[in-house]
Amino acid sequence: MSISNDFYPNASLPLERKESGVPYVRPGLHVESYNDFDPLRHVIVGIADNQHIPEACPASNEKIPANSPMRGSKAGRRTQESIDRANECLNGFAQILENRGIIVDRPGAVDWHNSINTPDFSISSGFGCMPPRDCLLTMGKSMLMAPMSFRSRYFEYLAYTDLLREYFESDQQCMIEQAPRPRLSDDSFRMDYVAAYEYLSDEETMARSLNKEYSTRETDILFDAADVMRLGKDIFVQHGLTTNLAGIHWIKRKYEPMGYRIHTLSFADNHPIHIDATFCPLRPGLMLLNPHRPLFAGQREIFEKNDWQIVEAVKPAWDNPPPLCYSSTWLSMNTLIIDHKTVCVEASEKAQMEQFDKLGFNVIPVDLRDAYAFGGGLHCATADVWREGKCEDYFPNQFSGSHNIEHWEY
Ligand code: DAV
Repeated sequence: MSISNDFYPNASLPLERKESGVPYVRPGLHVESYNDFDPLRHVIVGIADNQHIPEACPASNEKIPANSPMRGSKAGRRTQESIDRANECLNGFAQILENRGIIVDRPGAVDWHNSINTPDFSISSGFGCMPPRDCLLTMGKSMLMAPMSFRSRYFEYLAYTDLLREYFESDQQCMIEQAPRPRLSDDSFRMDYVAAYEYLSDEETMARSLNKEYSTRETDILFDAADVMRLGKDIFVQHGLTTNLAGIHWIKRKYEPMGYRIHTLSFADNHPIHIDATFCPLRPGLMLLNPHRPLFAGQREIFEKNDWQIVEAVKPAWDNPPPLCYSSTWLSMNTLIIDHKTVCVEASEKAQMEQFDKLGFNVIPVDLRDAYAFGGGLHCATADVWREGKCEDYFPNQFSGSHNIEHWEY
């Protein structure tokens, strides 16, 4: 039974369905996207309604500092005041997109307050659905629900099942898919690593990261959709906290027969989680790189040999993220590209806006910082449904090298 929308004033209403349960067709609806920069026509924007700070779990411990109140003392529903303010930001963002003629959908209501119990684990609450980017991977005409590693996010896809069902009914070529569900039992994690993690220095966590050792093991197939960077025929996946090698193998085996080429990317980053505040495509031929997270040796080559330019992002405006936030200040470079000349940037990031201006973009400032704590920035807060444009080959000069997964096997 679907839950009441009372706790979820910003969620989409339950679908209108025929007697049989089939949803009505939404005329003109189209699902298709191959990259992050072609003209945006339809997008999902997250909501902050009823969001919880979940209790710590093995995968989240690696990201959340040991002294953070998010490890335990602040677990529970976020304050109503912070939820309302985040929704004000997210609704403002949605309005800006709608004013430009972009169709905006919102996730549906799911009770995040309920505990999650599976045969393999229990956790006292869910999380929320502010960052749809982590959960939904749009690959051409397919939308895939990703196998995420945080226990609290195990059922997050439920916020999208109604929308996806409607897309499936409305666009006869659209495919809705789900990756294998992980177990997320203690066997899925290096529990000794999780326990030791809080006593490690930054140098030690960096050494582990450079050695490709994370708290996730290779037991489950794991990836967050936000670790996948889509550039037409070429798909780049980051191996890190939220995506393991089995996840990358699965992506390879699934999408390569469809004509995509899958590459891995890694950066000198002690908490590699999601690629979208690290290395971001801006338009064909142009990438924005986080200067604190350099690409590993040899990994620039595929970009350089195909005449892509890599520019370093300017320093973020803030020295610290807002309170109770999972992400770093580099959400400054987590933007939403509307088309090859237009970008939405967080309104307080003046230097980042200037950099985009100099790169030839029209910049739309969007007030979103007070929603950061709910799961990220402008890119995180969205998931593509439709961008105009086809699956282009931006990397015709292919060669085998350090971006191949074999390079990272251990
Ligand atoms: O820099 O903390 C945030 C990415 C969220 N999708 C960071 C990564």
